[in-house]
Amino acid sequence: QFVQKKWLYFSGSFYYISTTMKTWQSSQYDCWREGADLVIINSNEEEQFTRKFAKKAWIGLTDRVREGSWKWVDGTPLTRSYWCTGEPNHYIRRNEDCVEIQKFDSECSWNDAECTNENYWICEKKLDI
Ligand code: 2F8
Ligand code: CA
Repeated sequence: QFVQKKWLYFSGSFYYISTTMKTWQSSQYDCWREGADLVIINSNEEEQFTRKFAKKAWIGLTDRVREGSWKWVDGTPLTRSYWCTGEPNHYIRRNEDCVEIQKFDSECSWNDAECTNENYWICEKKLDI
C-alpha cells in the first residue's frame, strides 16, 4: 500500500524524517528517489531544527571518498561543523565515514559512524523558486 510521505517545511527547504532505518547509502538512494538528497546543514537554525527529530539520523556528510576530507553530498567542503567532543574519531574498525546526528548529549550533535549501520535519516529538498 502506498503511503504518502510527510515533508516538513523549514526556512526554504522541505525535510523528510524517515520512519524506518537504512544504511547511509540506501538512505541517500531513498532521498534521490524523492528528488531530494540527504540533508546538508549550513546554519545554526538548520542544525537546531534537524536535531529535534530522531535520536540518531544520517545526514549528507561523508569522508568515504578520501579519509579526513569531509564533504557534503553536493560536493561542498565542510565549513561549519557540530561534532561532539572527540569526534570524528573513525573509531569502530577504523571505518567510520558517514555522519549521524545524535542527541544523547545536548551539547553536541555529530558523530562519524560506519556507513553500513542502519539509522533513521533526513532528506532535504530545496524549495526551487
Ligand atoms: O564514544 C563515542 C563512540 O561511541 C560509539 O563507539 C563505541 C560510536 N559507534 C557507533 O555509534 C556504532 C562511535 O562512533 C563513537 O565515536
Ligand atoms: Ca565516531
